Amino acid sequence: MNPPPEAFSDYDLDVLIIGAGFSGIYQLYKCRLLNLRAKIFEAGSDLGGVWYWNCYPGARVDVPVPSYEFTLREIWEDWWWTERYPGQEEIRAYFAHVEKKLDIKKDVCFDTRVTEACFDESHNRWTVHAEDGITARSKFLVTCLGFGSKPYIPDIPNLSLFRGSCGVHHTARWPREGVDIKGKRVGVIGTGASGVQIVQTLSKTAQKMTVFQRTPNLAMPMRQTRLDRETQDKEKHLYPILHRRKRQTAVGIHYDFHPKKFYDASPEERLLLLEGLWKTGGFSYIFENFNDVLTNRAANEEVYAFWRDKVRERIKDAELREKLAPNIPIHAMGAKRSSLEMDYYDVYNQSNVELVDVNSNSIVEITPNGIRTEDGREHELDLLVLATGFDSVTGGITNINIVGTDGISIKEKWKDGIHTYLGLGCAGFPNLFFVHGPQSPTAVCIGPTCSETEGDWIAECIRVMTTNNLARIEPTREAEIGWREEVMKEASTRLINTAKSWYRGANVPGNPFNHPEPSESELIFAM
Ligand code: N01
Repeated sequence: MNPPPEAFSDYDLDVLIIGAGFSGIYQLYKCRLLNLRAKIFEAGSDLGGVWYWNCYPGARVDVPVPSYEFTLREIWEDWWWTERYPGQEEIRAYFAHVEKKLDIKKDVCFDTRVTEACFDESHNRWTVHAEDGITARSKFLVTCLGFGSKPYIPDIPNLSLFRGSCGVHHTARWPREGVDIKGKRVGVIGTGASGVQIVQTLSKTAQKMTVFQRTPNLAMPMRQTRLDRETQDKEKHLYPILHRRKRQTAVGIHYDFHPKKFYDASPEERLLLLEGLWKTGGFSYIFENFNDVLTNRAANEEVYAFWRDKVRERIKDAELREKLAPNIPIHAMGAKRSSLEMDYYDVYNQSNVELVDVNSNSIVEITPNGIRTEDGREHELDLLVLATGFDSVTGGITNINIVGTDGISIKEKWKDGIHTYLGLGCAGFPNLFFVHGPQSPTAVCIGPTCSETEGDWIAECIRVMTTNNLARIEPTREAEIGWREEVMKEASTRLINTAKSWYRGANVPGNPFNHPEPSESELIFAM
């Protein structure tokens, strides 16, 4: 039984954490070690964060375990996974195991969406309000909102008119009781990681699956494997090393780029490496590749061509091949977050699956019966899936009216560009910390690893503040201007600028931009 929300009202705390996913749970764990009075406010009804909300069919982690888990021995010593890339249900079971070990829920106020937080200068405390009138006062406020807590629904004309029998559902707000799609016509808008997973899953039972694609996903093979308890037990003595190691790499997992640059290797060496990485599967294809594939356009194009040819082998129809794996790349490999797929490309060979390229045949409107495209056709649907992603990274934070010492909100502060220091906090907002904040490694570092590295830094900062009886901490304006310049400079050396991706906050029209705006020629990658 979750504690009732009234139990949390009018709390006076040392630390209030928003969000009970990987980062919120870890932050609470660290606060308890420091004997701080800490609580979590969580909008959902259970632990898990993104894994609570994203319960759409086929949702699955795309980082292998045991990298994708807490590093705490008391959790991993008696937990065993059944698959290298576990599905959402198994991850929910993992969070139940975490609860058994850490007894987290007694400090979580569930079903409590924080709407406002104001810094009270006279007492150096945050006053936090949630829906339903719950309030708390706290010396420190830590947002553990992940990067995808605010779903993005594009402004498609007449969306509210849809009357299909199974309704319209965003992947991150999927009905918990499920949707029976047997014999139904399903339409999916969006082919990011969520789109890929739901398409490859639902196309097996739907009577008809229509996928509305704007940008093809450069998805790589997952190479799922079953795991048994015996094998994991044999590997567990290595976990402490593995968990230390993942904190030292670029992306928070045991991947290291190849020591050579692409063109320093012979053609035979390149082919052998690419074939090997392809066989291994996962994000190795990018993060264990030659060390300049994300910065050298020519090298990136070669890596793309290898991917394209492998994918094309699996698609029977020539027109579909060109739509799913275009001959000329539309952006650099790795500029958008790729996905891992199991049989995504194969399902397009099924007679019940159709791909609509919305670049050449755009969505004009939603009708009561489905989607009308520019060619005048009405695609009749029973279920409309919006796999359209998130107002990523900043959206969850700016969704809360967080008001600092200047009397302005973070949303106002960031309207002309994001300013933070290290992605952990910003000037004018004392004692406020972000985990997975903008301008931190959020987009490319795997969630559990960053939750712990950033969580340790925040906990240590709070410990120093508390033991030295210090009232408040915030970055200087100079520090955040310097950090922004640093982030911009680093981003400008990368091919990341060749795509309008959520990495750069560019997937939501009107968002404050986080990286240099690309020129048209950068955006049109291969022209
Ligand atoms: O969202 P996305 P996501 N008309 O933003 C399209 C993580 N994740 O939920 O690319 C037509 O990637 C949009 O098109 P385009 C992972 O980090 C992990 O899939 O902008 N289409 C795109 O295809 C991931 O990166 C897993 O041209 C429109 C799609 O919608 C992140 O979450 C699983 C449109 C949105 O893709 C987000 O992934 C799921 C419009 N008006 C998610 N507007 C794992 O495997 C948008 N689109 C662990």
